Amino acid sequence: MPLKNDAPIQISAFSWLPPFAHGVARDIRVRWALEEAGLDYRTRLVDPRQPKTEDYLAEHPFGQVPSYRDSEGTMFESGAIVLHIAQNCPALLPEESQARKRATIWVFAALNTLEPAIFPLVDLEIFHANASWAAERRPAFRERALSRLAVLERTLGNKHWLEGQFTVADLMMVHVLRFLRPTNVIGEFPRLVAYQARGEARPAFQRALADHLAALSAAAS
Ligand SMILES: N[C@@H](CCC(=O)N[C@@H](CS)C(=O)NCC(=O)O)C(=O)O
Repeated sequence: MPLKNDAPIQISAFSWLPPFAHGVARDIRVRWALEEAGLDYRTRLVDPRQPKTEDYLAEHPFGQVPSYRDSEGTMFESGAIVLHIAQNCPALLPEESQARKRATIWVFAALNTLEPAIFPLVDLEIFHANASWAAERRPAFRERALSRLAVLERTLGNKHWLEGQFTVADLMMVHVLRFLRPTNVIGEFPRLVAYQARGEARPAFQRALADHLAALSAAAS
């Protein structure tokens, strides 16, 4: 169980989240990568309802989560952090250079191509579902998400993972797909439903999710 109070690696996570963000906030990506890599870590819990301290802003200039600290220094941006963790972990990033390149490409695709295409719809369903403009905008937002997901499903085909073995690419992509929970679009893609379920069934993901949720419960009690 890599969560350990005296671990040299520290990550940040929020101690409180609105219900829609339970189980999807981005600290889960980093927890999951650390679990897959078998690296111990501790958490720095930050309350998003309080002003950020200078100390925290020095670690994450935007005051977001996650941030990350190890013997080499501090980092922010979940994609950079997860790739950093993966560098020395063949279970996340294969040693062969072409395979490393392919996995890296998919991490960026998850963050820069899929996430921005699904977020307008996710945002609409969480914050504006009943707003007067929502009915008008929903079809276009839905179409934008569907078209990217269709390409992802076609590219995945019958494969279990994007590039042969499970890699950091699947970790990032599966986490991005979790954002779709307030929408019903993933149901149109049976292979993506199965892909997401495969990723989420991994023991490392289950431990990451449990620890993310436990931190929120502990802070609430
Ligand atoms: N691109 C950043 C996004 C980080 C991000 O948006 N984190 C959310 C939690 S999942 C957050 O801190 N939201 C509060 C805010 O933006 O002030 C990353 O991938 O690390």
